[in-house]
Amino acid sequence: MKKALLLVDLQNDFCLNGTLAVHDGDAVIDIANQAMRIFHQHGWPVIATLDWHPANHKSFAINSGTQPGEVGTLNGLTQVWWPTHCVQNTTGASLHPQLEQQYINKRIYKGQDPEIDSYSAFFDNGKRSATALHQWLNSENIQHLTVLGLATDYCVKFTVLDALELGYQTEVIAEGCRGVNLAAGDSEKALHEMSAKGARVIQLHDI
Ligand code: VGL
Ligand code: ZN
Repeated sequence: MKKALLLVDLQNDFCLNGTLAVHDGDAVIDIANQAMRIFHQHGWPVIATLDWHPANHKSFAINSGTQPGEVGTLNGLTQVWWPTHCVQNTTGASLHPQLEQQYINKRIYKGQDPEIDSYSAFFDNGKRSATALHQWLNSENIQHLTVLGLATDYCVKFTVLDALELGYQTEVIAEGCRGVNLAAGDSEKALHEMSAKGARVIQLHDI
């Protein structure tokens, strides 16, 4: 059985001193490196997603006349307004410098359309368009995904739920995820939801 490792948004803006820093986000980089080495030894591919917004993206509070952390509606979808983050080709959008990028086989960019947010690595939040991920996994004959990254309660959660809906056998490395936690307990809730929908929540040593 061929698996792929899916690293979600391990970018500077979600790490220490980033504009949307996730508490303890840097701690997952070492877990990601260990997981990549294991997958590499098996000859299994590693995919990295990148949140990749134009500067005028409407999920940014400053572009929508709101404050970060507030919730509203964007083109008919519930939207959390975020601080400006992961602007294309900036340092904030770069993968964390300690991430061993030589192990990455495929990069998936998301969030380029300024009119809609895109938490999942598969689809935008309205499922109006798909990224190249599902097609690429199909072409590689991969039906089993191992996921870790940032943030547990947004991009990891939506990626895992879409993966399950698309029929992938999906596992999440809990210690390799950290969350935004706008409300206390959001990350724990997200892991429970992923588990209830069929994801296996594991530790690195279970791979
Ligand atoms: C993310 C909020 C906004 C994430 C991306 O990677 O979880 N969260 N954009
Ligand atoms: Zn974003």
